[in-house]
Amino acid sequence: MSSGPDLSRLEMDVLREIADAGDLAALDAVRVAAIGKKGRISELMGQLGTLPAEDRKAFGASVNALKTKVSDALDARKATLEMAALSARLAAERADVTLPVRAGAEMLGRIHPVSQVLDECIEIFADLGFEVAEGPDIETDDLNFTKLNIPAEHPARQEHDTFYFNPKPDGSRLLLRTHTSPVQIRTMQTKKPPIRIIAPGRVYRCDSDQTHTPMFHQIEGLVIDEKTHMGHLKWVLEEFAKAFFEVDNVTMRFRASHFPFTEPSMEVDIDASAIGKPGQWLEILGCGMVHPNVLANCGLDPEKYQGFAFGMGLDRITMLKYGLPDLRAFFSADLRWLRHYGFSLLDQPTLGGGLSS
Ligand code: 2NL
Repeated sequence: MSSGPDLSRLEMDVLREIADAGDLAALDAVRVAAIGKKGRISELMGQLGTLPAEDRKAFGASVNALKTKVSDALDARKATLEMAALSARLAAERADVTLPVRAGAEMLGRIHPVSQVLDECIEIFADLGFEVAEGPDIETDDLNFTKLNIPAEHPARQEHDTFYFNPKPDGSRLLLRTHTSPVQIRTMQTKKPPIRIIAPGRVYRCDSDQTHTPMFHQIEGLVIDEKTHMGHLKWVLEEFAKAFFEVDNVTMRFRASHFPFTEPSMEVDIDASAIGKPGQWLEILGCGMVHPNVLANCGLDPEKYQGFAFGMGLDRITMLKYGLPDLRAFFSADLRWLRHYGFSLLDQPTLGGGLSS
Protein backbone atom coordinates (compact mmCIF):
# COMPACT_ATOMS: atom_id res chain seq x y z
CA MET A 1 0.00 0.00 0.00
CA SER A 2 1.57 3.23 -1.11
CA SER A 3 -0.38 5.71 0.95
CA GLY A 4 -2.93 6.18 3.74
CA PRO A 5 -2.58 5.65 7.48
CA ASP A 6 -0.57 2.74 8.88
CA LEU A 7 -3.17 0.01 9.45
CA SER A 8 -0.78 -2.53 10.91
CA ARG A 9 0.22 -0.08 13.66
CA LEU A 10 -3.41 0.62 14.46
CA GLU A 11 -4.13 -3.11 14.50
CA MET A 12 -1.35 -3.78 16.99
CA ASP A 13 -2.52 -0.93 19.24
CA VAL A 14 -6.16 -1.98 19.28
CA LEU A 15 -5.41 -5.70 19.79
CA ARG A 16 -3.16 -4.76 22.72
CA GLU A 17 -5.92 -2.59 24.24
CA ILE A 18 -8.33 -5.53 23.88
CA ALA A 19 -5.90 -7.89 25.58
CA ASP A 20 -5.33 -5.37 28.38
CA ALA A 21 -9.05 -4.76 29.08
CA GLY A 22 -9.50 -6.16 32.61
CA ASP A 23 -13.28 -6.27 32.73
CA LEU A 24 -16.34 -6.03 30.53
CA ALA A 25 -16.77 -2.28 31.04
CA ALA A 26 -13.15 -1.55 29.98
CA LEU A 27 -13.56 -3.85 26.98
CA ASP A 28 -16.68 -2.01 25.87
CA ALA A 29 -14.83 1.29 26.06
CA VAL A 30 -12.15 -0.18 23.74
CA ARG A 31 -14.87 -1.35 21.35
CA VAL A 32 -16.50 2.08 21.17
CA ALA A 33 -13.13 3.81 20.63
CA ALA A 34 -12.18 1.39 17.82
CA ILE A 35 -15.23 0.32 15.87
CA GLY A 36 -17.99 2.50 17.36
CA LYS A 37 -19.64 5.05 15.03
CA LYS A 38 -16.90 7.59 15.72
CA GLY A 39 -14.17 5.04 16.47
CA ARG A 40 -10.71 5.18 14.98
CA ILE A 41 -11.30 2.32 12.50
CA SER A 42 -14.74 3.56 11.47
CA GLU A 43 -13.32 7.00 10.77
CA LEU A 44 -10.73 5.53 8.38
CA MET A 45 -13.58 4.88 5.96
CA GLY A 46 -14.25 8.62 5.92
CA GLN A 47 -10.74 9.13 4.58
CA LEU A 48 -11.44 6.98 1.47
CA GLY A 49 -12.32 10.05 -0.55
CA THR A 50 -8.93 11.66 0.06
CA LEU A 51 -7.10 8.74 -1.58
CA PRO A 52 -6.26 8.36 -5.26
CA ALA A 53 -8.99 6.43 -7.04
CA GLU A 54 -6.78 3.39 -7.78
CA ASP A 55 -5.96 2.90 -4.05
CA ARG A 56 -9.51 3.18 -2.74
CA LYS A 57 -10.66 -0.40 -3.33
CA ALA A 58 -7.65 -2.03 -1.69
CA PHE A 59 -7.72 0.39 1.25
CA GLY A 60 -11.43 -0.19 1.81
CA ALA A 61 -10.89 -3.96 1.81
CA SER A 62 -8.02 -3.61 4.30
CA VAL A 63 -10.09 -1.48 6.67
CA ASN A 64 -12.97 -3.98 6.52
CA ALA A 65 -10.60 -6.87 7.17
CA LEU A 66 -9.15 -4.97 10.15
CA LYS A 67 -12.64 -4.26 11.42
CA THR A 68 -13.52 -7.98 11.25
CA LYS A 69 -10.30 -8.96 12.99
CA VAL A 70 -10.87 -6.44 15.80
CA SER A 71 -14.49 -7.49 16.11
CA ASP A 72 -13.48 -11.16 16.44
CA ALA A 73 -10.83 -10.25 19.00
CA LEU A 74 -13.44 -8.28 20.99
CA ASP A 75 -15.84 -11.27 20.97
CA ALA A 76 -13.12 -13.66 22.09
CA ARG A 77 -11.98 -11.36 24.89
CA LYS A 78 -15.58 -10.79 25.93
CA ALA A 79 -16.17 -14.53 26.20
CA THR A 80 -12.99 -14.91 28.30
CA LEU A 81 -13.97 -12.06 30.64
CA GLU A 82 -17.52 -13.37 31.03
CA MET A 83 -16.23 -16.82 31.90
CA ALA A 84 -13.84 -15.31 34.45
CA ALA A 85 -16.64 -13.24 35.98
CA LEU A 86 -18.86 -16.33 36.26
CA SER A 87 -16.05 -18.36 37.86
CA ALA A 88 -15.41 -15.57 40.38
CA ARG A 89 -19.13 -15.41 41.21
CA LEU A 90 -19.41 -19.16 41.62
CA ALA A 91 -16.39 -19.17 43.91
CA ALA A 92 -17.79 -16.34 46.05
CA GLU A 93 -21.41 -17.54 46.20
CA ARG A 94 -20.84 -21.00 47.53
CA ALA A 95 -24.03 -22.62 48.88
CA ASP A 96 -23.67 -24.94 51.87
CA VAL A 97 -26.43 -27.47 51.23
CA THR A 98 -25.88 -29.03 54.66
CA LEU A 99 -27.19 -25.89 56.44
CA PRO A 100 -30.69 -26.19 57.99
CA VAL A 101 -33.54 -24.64 55.99
CA ARG A 102 -33.97 -20.98 56.88
CA ALA A 103 -37.48 -20.38 58.28
CA GLY A 104 -39.72 -18.05 56.31
CA ALA A 105 -41.62 -15.21 57.93
CA GLU A 106 -44.66 -17.44 58.53
CA MET A 107 -42.51 -19.86 60.51
CA LEU A 108 -40.91 -17.16 62.65
CA GLY A 109 -44.24 -15.96 64.06
CA ARG A 110 -45.41 -17.33 67.39
CA ILE A 111 -48.87 -18.11 68.78
CA HIS A 112 -49.51 -16.51 72.18
CA PRO A 113 -49.91 -19.13 74.93
CA VAL A 114 -53.44 -17.88 75.69
CA SER A 115 -54.41 -18.34 72.03
CA GLN A 116 -52.89 -21.81 72.07
CA VAL A 117 -54.82 -22.74 75.23
CA LEU A 118 -58.01 -21.32 73.76
CA ASP A 119 -57.51 -23.55 70.69
CA GLU A 120 -56.93 -26.52 72.99
CA CYS A 121 -60.16 -25.79 74.89
CA ILE A 122 -62.15 -25.36 71.68
CA GLU A 123 -60.80 -28.69 70.44
CA ILE A 124 -61.81 -30.45 73.68
CA PHE A 125 -65.29 -28.94 73.94
CA ALA A 126 -66.00 -29.34 70.22
CA ASP A 127 -65.29 -33.05 70.70
CA LEU A 128 -67.87 -33.07 73.51
CA GLY A 129 -70.49 -31.52 71.20
CA PHE A 130 -70.18 -27.83 72.12
CA GLU A 131 -70.36 -24.96 69.63
CA VAL A 132 -68.35 -21.74 69.98
CA ALA A 133 -70.51 -18.63 70.53
CA GLU A 134 -69.29 -15.03 70.47
CA GLY A 135 -70.64 -11.60 71.32
CA PRO A 136 -69.58 -7.96 71.66
CA ASP A 137 -67.11 -6.71 74.27
CA ILE A 138 -69.31 -3.65 74.86
CA GLU A 139 -72.54 -4.70 76.51
CA THR A 140 -75.61 -3.35 78.22
CA ASP A 141 -76.21 -3.37 81.96
CA ASP A 142 -79.20 -5.57 81.26
CA LEU A 143 -77.31 -8.38 79.49
CA ASN A 144 -74.20 -8.25 81.70
CA PHE A 145 -76.07 -8.05 85.03
CA THR A 146 -79.86 -7.81 85.22
CA LYS A 147 -80.71 -10.86 83.10
CA LEU A 148 -78.16 -12.83 85.16
CA ASN A 149 -80.18 -12.33 88.32
CA ILE A 150 -77.98 -9.44 89.45
CA PRO A 151 -80.45 -6.52 89.84
CA ALA A 152 -79.37 -2.89 90.28
CA GLU A 153 -77.90 -2.29 93.76
CA HIS A 154 -77.00 -5.99 94.10
CA PRO A 155 -73.61 -6.21 95.89
CA ALA A 156 -72.25 -8.46 93.12
CA ARG A 157 -72.20 -5.39 90.84
CA GLN A 158 -69.53 -3.78 93.04
CA GLU A 159 -67.48 -6.97 93.12
CA HIS A 160 -67.27 -6.91 89.37
CA ASP A 161 -65.29 -3.63 89.27
CA THR A 162 -67.05 -2.60 86.10
CA PHE A 163 -65.75 -0.17 83.47
CA TYR A 164 -68.77 1.99 82.56
CA PHE A 165 -69.22 4.33 79.61
CA ASN A 166 -70.85 7.74 80.12
CA PRO A 167 -74.62 7.41 80.64
CA LYS A 168 -76.92 8.04 77.67
CA PRO A 169 -79.67 10.75 77.92
CA ASP A 170 -82.20 8.07 78.97
CA GLY A 171 -79.97 7.15 81.93
CA SER A 172 -78.91 3.75 80.56
CA ARG A 173 -75.20 3.09 80.28
CA LEU A 174 -73.04 0.72 78.32
CA LEU A 175 -70.15 -1.16 79.90
CA LEU A 176 -67.24 -3.45 79.08
CA ARG A 177 -68.48 -6.97 79.80
CA THR A 178 -67.15 -8.31 83.11
CA HIS A 179 -67.69 -11.94 82.03
CA THR A 180 -68.73 -13.70 78.82
CA SER A 181 -72.15 -14.63 80.31
CA PRO A 182 -73.98 -12.06 78.11
CA VAL A 183 -73.05 -14.26 75.12
CA GLN A 184 -74.95 -17.14 76.73
CA ILE A 185 -77.88 -14.85 77.61
CA ARG A 186 -78.09 -13.81 73.93
CA THR A 187 -78.01 -17.47 72.88
CA MET A 188 -80.81 -18.45 75.29
CA GLN A 189 -82.90 -15.51 74.03
CA THR A 190 -82.59 -16.56 70.39
CA LYS A 191 -82.15 -20.36 70.26
CA LYS A 192 -84.39 -23.16 71.41
CA PRO A 193 -82.79 -25.85 73.60
CA PRO A 194 -80.96 -28.17 73.41
CA ILE A 195 -78.14 -25.63 73.80
CA ARG A 196 -74.49 -26.66 74.14
CA ILE A 197 -72.11 -23.73 73.77
CA ILE A 198 -68.84 -22.36 75.01
CA ALA A 199 -68.27 -18.61 75.02
CA PRO A 200 -64.60 -17.64 75.08
CA GLY A 201 -63.39 -14.05 74.94
CA ARG A 202 -61.98 -10.92 76.48
CA VAL A 203 -63.49 -9.59 79.68
CA TYR A 204 -62.73 -6.44 81.65
CA ARG A 205 -62.56 -5.47 85.29
CA CYS A 206 -61.19 -2.32 86.84
CA ASP A 207 -58.59 -4.18 88.87
CA SER A 208 -54.83 -4.31 88.45
CA ASP A 209 -52.12 -5.91 90.59
CA GLN A 210 -49.71 -8.90 90.52
CA THR A 211 -52.46 -11.38 89.65
CA HIS A 212 -55.11 -9.16 88.02
CA THR A 213 -55.04 -7.27 84.73
CA PRO A 214 -57.82 -4.90 83.57
CA MET A 215 -58.41 -7.13 80.55
CA PHE A 216 -58.26 -10.90 80.80
CA HIS A 217 -59.77 -13.95 79.11
CA GLN A 218 -62.59 -16.18 80.14
CA ILE A 219 -64.24 -19.25 78.76
CA GLU A 220 -67.75 -20.03 79.89
CA GLY A 221 -69.90 -23.01 79.02
CA LEU A 222 -73.66 -23.52 78.97
CA VAL A 223 -75.80 -26.61 78.47
CA ILE A 224 -79.61 -26.36 78.52
CA ASP A 225 -81.99 -29.21 77.86
CA GLU A 226 -85.03 -30.81 79.49
CA LYS A 227 -83.21 -33.24 81.77
CA THR A 228 -79.66 -31.85 82.07
CA HIS A 229 -78.40 -32.42 85.62
CA MET A 230 -75.35 -32.10 87.88
CA GLY A 231 -74.08 -35.54 86.83
CA HIS A 232 -73.68 -34.19 83.29
CA LEU A 233 -71.88 -31.13 84.63
CA LYS A 234 -69.47 -33.24 86.66
CA TRP A 235 -68.77 -35.58 83.74
CA VAL A 236 -68.13 -32.74 81.27
CA LEU A 237 -65.73 -31.01 83.67
CA GLU A 238 -63.88 -34.24 84.40
CA GLU A 239 -63.51 -35.03 80.71
CA PHE A 240 -62.30 -31.49 80.15
CA ALA A 241 -59.74 -31.61 82.97
CA LYS A 242 -58.31 -34.97 81.83
CA ALA A 243 -58.03 -33.86 78.21
CA PHE A 244 -56.67 -30.41 79.07
CA PHE A 245 -53.98 -31.56 81.50
CA GLU A 246 -53.32 -34.62 79.32
CA VAL A 247 -53.63 -37.17 82.15
CA ASP A 248 -55.63 -40.41 82.45
CA ASN A 249 -57.18 -39.50 85.79
CA VAL A 250 -57.87 -36.33 87.74
CA THR A 251 -59.10 -35.98 91.28
CA MET A 252 -61.58 -33.12 91.53
CA ARG A 253 -63.16 -31.42 94.50
CA PHE A 254 -66.50 -29.59 94.24
CA ARG A 255 -66.88 -26.98 96.99
CA ALA A 256 -70.20 -25.29 97.73
CA SER A 257 -70.10 -21.65 96.66
CA HIS A 258 -72.40 -18.84 95.60
CA PHE A 259 -73.08 -17.05 92.33
CA PRO A 260 -76.30 -15.11 91.72
CA PHE A 261 -76.82 -16.84 88.36
CA THR A 262 -76.52 -20.47 89.48
CA GLU A 263 -78.23 -22.57 92.17
CA PRO A 264 -76.60 -24.63 93.51
CA SER A 265 -73.16 -23.12 92.85
CA MET A 266 -69.76 -24.74 93.18
CA GLU A 267 -66.10 -23.97 92.89
CA VAL A 268 -63.95 -26.75 91.44
CA ASP A 269 -60.43 -27.65 92.48
CA ILE A 270 -58.20 -30.27 90.91
CA ASP A 271 -55.54 -32.26 92.69
CA ALA A 272 -52.31 -30.75 91.38
CA SER A 273 -50.84 -34.22 90.63
CA ALA A 274 -52.21 -33.41 87.18
CA ILE A 275 -49.44 -30.83 86.78
CA GLY A 276 -46.84 -32.78 88.73
CA LYS A 277 -47.42 -31.16 92.15
CA PRO A 278 -49.22 -33.77 94.30
CA GLY A 279 -50.83 -32.76 97.58
CA GLN A 280 -52.06 -29.32 96.50
CA TRP A 281 -55.54 -28.23 95.43
CA LEU A 282 -55.79 -25.79 92.54
CA GLU A 283 -58.97 -23.86 91.90
CA ILE A 284 -59.74 -23.98 88.18
CA LEU A 285 -63.33 -22.85 87.71
CA GLY A 286 -66.76 -21.95 89.07
CA CYS A 287 -69.98 -23.63 88.00
CA GLY A 288 -73.54 -24.53 88.91
CA MET A 289 -77.07 -25.22 87.72
CA VAL A 290 -78.48 -22.22 85.88
CA HIS A 291 -80.75 -20.26 88.23
CA PRO A 292 -84.46 -20.55 87.30
CA ASN A 293 -84.70 -16.74 87.29
CA VAL A 294 -82.01 -16.58 84.58
CA LEU A 295 -83.91 -19.08 82.41
CA ALA A 296 -87.15 -17.14 82.87
CA ASN A 297 -85.38 -13.82 82.13
CA CYS A 298 -84.37 -15.30 78.76
CA GLY A 299 -87.84 -16.54 77.89
CA LEU A 300 -87.21 -20.19 78.77
CA ASP A 301 -89.75 -22.02 80.96
CA PRO A 302 -87.88 -23.14 84.11
CA GLU A 303 -90.52 -25.86 84.59
CA LYS A 304 -89.51 -27.38 81.24
CA TYR A 305 -85.81 -26.59 80.89
CA GLN A 306 -82.79 -26.78 83.14
CA GLY A 307 -79.07 -26.84 82.64
CA PHE A 308 -75.62 -26.08 83.89
CA ALA A 309 -73.02 -23.37 83.32
CA PHE A 310 -69.39 -22.91 84.19
CA GLY A 311 -66.79 -20.21 83.89
CA MET A 312 -63.01 -20.28 84.06
CA GLY A 313 -60.12 -17.93 83.57
CA LEU A 314 -58.15 -18.80 80.43
CA ASP A 315 -55.09 -16.87 81.54
CA ARG A 316 -55.06 -18.72 84.84
CA ILE A 317 -55.29 -22.23 83.34
CA THR A 318 -52.62 -21.22 80.79
CA MET A 319 -50.27 -20.31 83.66
CA LEU A 320 -51.05 -23.60 85.42
CA LYS A 321 -50.58 -25.85 82.38
CA TYR A 322 -47.46 -24.25 80.96
CA GLY A 323 -45.87 -23.10 84.21
CA LEU A 324 -45.85 -19.42 83.33
CA PRO A 325 -45.06 -17.43 86.46
CA ASP A 326 -46.12 -13.87 85.67
CA LEU A 327 -49.59 -12.93 84.42
CA ARG A 328 -48.54 -9.40 83.49
CA ALA A 329 -46.00 -10.71 80.96
CA PHE A 330 -49.00 -12.03 78.97
CA PHE A 331 -49.92 -8.49 78.01
CA SER A 332 -46.56 -6.72 77.85
CA ALA A 333 -46.04 -7.42 74.11
CA ASP A 334 -42.45 -8.46 74.84
CA LEU A 335 -41.09 -10.24 71.74
CA ARG A 336 -38.42 -12.06 73.74
CA TRP A 337 -41.12 -13.49 76.01
CA LEU A 338 -43.27 -14.48 73.04
CA ARG A 339 -40.36 -16.18 71.28
CA HIS A 340 -39.62 -18.14 74.44
CA TYR A 341 -43.15 -19.12 75.51
CA GLY A 342 -45.06 -18.88 72.21
CA PHE A 343 -46.08 -21.80 70.03
CA SER A 344 -45.21 -22.59 66.43
CA LEU A 345 -47.89 -22.31 63.78
CA LEU A 346 -47.41 -26.00 63.11
CA ASP A 347 -48.30 -26.81 66.73
CA GLN A 348 -52.04 -27.21 66.07
CA PRO A 349 -53.66 -28.81 69.11
CA THR A 350 -55.65 -31.93 68.20
CA LEU A 351 -57.04 -34.66 70.45
CA GLY A 352 -55.76 -37.34 68.08
CA GLY A 353 -52.25 -35.96 67.83
CA GLY A 354 -51.89 -35.08 71.51
CA LEU A 355 -52.89 -31.55 72.53
CA SER A 356 -49.44 -30.17 73.23
CA SER A 357 -46.93 -32.76 72.03
C1 2NL B 1 -66.03 -18.07 87.88
C2 2NL B 1 -67.47 -18.38 87.84
C3 2NL B 1 -69.26 -18.93 86.43
C4 2NL B 1 -71.25 -19.05 85.15
C5 2NL B 1 -69.98 -18.57 85.33
C6 2NL B 1 -73.27 -18.60 83.84
C7 2NL B 1 -73.75 -18.04 82.70
C8 2NL B 1 -75.11 -18.02 82.51
C9 2NL B 1 -75.95 -18.53 83.41
C10 2NL B 1 -75.42 -19.06 84.55
CL1 2NL B 1 -75.74 -17.29 81.12
N1 2NL B 1 -74.10 -19.10 84.74
N2 2NL B 1 -71.94 -18.63 84.04
C11 2NL B 1 -71.81 -19.90 86.09
C12 2NL B 1 -71.06 -20.24 87.22
C13 2NL B 1 -69.78 -19.75 87.39
O1 2NL B 1 -68.00 -18.42 86.55
O2 2NL B 1 -65.48 -18.00 88.92
N3 2NL B 1 -65.41 -17.88 86.74
C14 2NL B 1 -64.02 -17.59 86.64
